Amino acid sequence: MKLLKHGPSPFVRKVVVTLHETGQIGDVEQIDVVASPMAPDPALTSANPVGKIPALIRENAPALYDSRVICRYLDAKAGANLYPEGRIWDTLTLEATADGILEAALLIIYEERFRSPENASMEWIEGQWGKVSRALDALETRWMSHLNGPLDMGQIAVGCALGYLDFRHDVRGWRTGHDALAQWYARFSERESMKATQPTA
Ligand SMILES: N[C@@H](CCC(=O)N[C@@H](CS)C(=O)NCC(=O)O)C(=O)O
Repeated sequence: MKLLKHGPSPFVRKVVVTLHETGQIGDVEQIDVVASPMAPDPALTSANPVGKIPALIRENAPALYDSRVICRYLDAKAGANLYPEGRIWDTLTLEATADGILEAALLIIYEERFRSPENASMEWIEGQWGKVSRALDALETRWMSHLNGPLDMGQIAVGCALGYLDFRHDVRGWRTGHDALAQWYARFSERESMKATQPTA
């Protein structure tokens, strides 16, 4: 299998952490492609028509894309039970909450990267941060017992989301008012899979 990736993408990190946690890291070749909204790599768009990473190219089977699809596929392939049937809806909702944080956090970066300072909308940026902030509050108030339970995909996604906030939005200080979440993350980031996939510029 070949995993198309680019830079320190948190969505790719979800997949690579899953590969580590399910003992499949050696089964996948990681290939760098350009993932830019304006000029995506043809190698990427031929695997994923919407031009986003991660995409997983399989032998004799169609490519898979979207981190949620890829992670679920890898989990099924390894029989790792990262989507446990008994709490599947909670696990998927938690993963969606983490992905929602990532989408909003990434859109802020794109606004700053792809628009000139005079055209960037502070109101829009703060609207995106509002999504992150509400999701962090929900994690702190509703999800701590799930986060402290057996490893599943919701936890991996939250770990990658918080890692991305540290990496790109450190100045916002997400830990303030989220003590339980911060403590959980300090422990979670000690996992070998998280240490092996730290984002770097
Ligand atoms: N829902 C997708 C989001 C993937 C995504 O937004 N990836 C970013 C990089 S972190 C990307 O490829 N951006 C290029 C673009 O938006 O055209 C997933 O979970 O895989």
